Amino acid sequence: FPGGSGHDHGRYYRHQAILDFMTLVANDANKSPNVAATLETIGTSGQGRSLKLIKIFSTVNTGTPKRKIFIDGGIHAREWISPASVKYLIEQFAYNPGNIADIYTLLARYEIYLIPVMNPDGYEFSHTNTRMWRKNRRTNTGSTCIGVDLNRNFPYQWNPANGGSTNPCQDTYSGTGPASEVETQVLVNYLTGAGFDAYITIHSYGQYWLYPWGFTTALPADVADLHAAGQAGVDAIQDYGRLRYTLGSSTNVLYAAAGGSDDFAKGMAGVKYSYTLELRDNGRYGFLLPESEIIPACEELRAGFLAFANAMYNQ
Ligand code: ING
Ligand code: ZN
Repeated sequence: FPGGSGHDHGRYYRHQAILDFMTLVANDANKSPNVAATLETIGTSGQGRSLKLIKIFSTVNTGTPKRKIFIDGGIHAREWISPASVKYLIEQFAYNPGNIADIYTLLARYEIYLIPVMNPDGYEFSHTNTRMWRKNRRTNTGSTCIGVDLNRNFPYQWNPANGGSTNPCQDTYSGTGPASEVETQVLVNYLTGAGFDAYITIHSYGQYWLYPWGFTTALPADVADLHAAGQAGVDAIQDYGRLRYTLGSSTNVLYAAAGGSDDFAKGMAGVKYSYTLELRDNGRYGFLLPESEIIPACEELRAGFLAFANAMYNQ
């Protein structure tokens, strides 16, 4: 385990390989002196796949209770850079192969909870059948069309007429009601009452650092705090590799969409710092980001996330 898992992060992996990677990392972390990790299956997808979470934390006693950050990926099936980037962050936090001081600082302050693949049924389908699949794989009563868009299904301000759809054949189908989907329910149950300080959900593409709200042009009362911490993130990304991310509320810089997971985290689960990150690229390859861009995308995410976490801590 010294130095890392030995995993090649410059490739896209199937769901089972990602689960196996998490098991390996947890075993290694628990043999290392300063860091520990626990695995938890927080639920099961519609087709029976594990929704597996890894919690990474320092075993160094700083005398103060740790704050908590939650990171998920793979809510949308075709956004392959998302699970890849969460997997990369797991490697970085568990092994810190580059000996980055900010990672030690991060773990002295925070426990990090990560789920690389929130929609494993869709993710697998995008590998085996339809590369551009977005939704989960639930069968819809009264329709031959499959799937619900999990990022329109969250229960805070759920409304298919606001950036979603009532048509099961659409990619943005909101489902039959708020949190109709088991994958949504699992995340709702896990975040509710858990006291997270930050919720970050990784999507692609477009290079945006988004905060609530997605259901309205109005801004949260504490928007200045969310914007300032996000600014540290996007500035660090630009410093790292010159790439520009657009920072703002989802509705104002992208488009309105109700039922997103970040709106839920902030509006209902009480998570102050709630963000959707849209990683590379800007549209040249879109969802089909080449494997050669995985590591660069992940490295700039690491830089942005660490700067964000530091800024949030100091607010
Ligand atoms: N984009 C997000 C989507 O679900 C988004 C953008 C996030 C809109 C949060 C509103 C709220 O449409 C992608 N690429 O999934
Ligand atoms: Zn997405």
